[in-house]
Amino acid sequence: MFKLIIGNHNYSSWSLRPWLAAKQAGLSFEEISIPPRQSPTKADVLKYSPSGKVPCLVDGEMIVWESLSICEYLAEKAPSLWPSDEKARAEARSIACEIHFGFNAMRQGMPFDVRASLPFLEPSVEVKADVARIISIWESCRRRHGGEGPFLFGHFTNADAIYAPAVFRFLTYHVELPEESRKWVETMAALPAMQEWREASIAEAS
Ligand SMILES: N[C@@H](CCC(=O)N[C@@H](CS)C(=O)NCC(=O)O)C(=O)O
Repeated sequence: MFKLIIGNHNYSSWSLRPWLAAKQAGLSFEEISIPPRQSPTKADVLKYSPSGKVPCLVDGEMIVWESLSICEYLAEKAPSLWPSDEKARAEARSIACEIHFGFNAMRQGMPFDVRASLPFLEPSVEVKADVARIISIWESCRRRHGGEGPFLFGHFTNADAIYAPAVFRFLTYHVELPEESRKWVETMAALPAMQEWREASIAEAS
């Protein structure tokens, strides 16, 4: 069984991705939660993760860090975590990379805060552009690849896991969504694993 080292549930958006992918794929793992940026826990993170950041996966002698790489590693164990169709798989990886390396205005303008409920007041042009692009990705995936399933590519894949932090962000800031995106967000929010993450984030406040 591998270990998954994660941060705080309420604030560590990057940790949510591989944690959710592993849960949805039914992979057993030991969860170790180390909230970052709280001295002396940086040293604790470095015991596991060479980058000093979470998430990080430890499988025997092997260490995998960076949430995207961890999701790729999980897909080696559970291939259903990527779409089986080659073209759909390439698109799923493209949208995963797009959010992994981009949308900085959204990250800064809509800080990840799972348990909060905040007004989406006067977002900047850049934040609005990021939100619009994310919605267009969700709409396009659902319309073109959703098929019979409720997820971005029909069945649950890493694409859903990698956009899961945006689900919590959009719920925190009450972002209005068109039909397909709204249904997908509802599906994601109703997953027992997403509810477990949310409950853990609420428990961290007490
Ligand atoms: N690109 C990394 C980002 C990881 C990251 O920034 N993690 C934060 C917690 S959400 C962290 O460990 N911060 C501690 C620090 O920067 O010292 C990934 O995808 O895993």
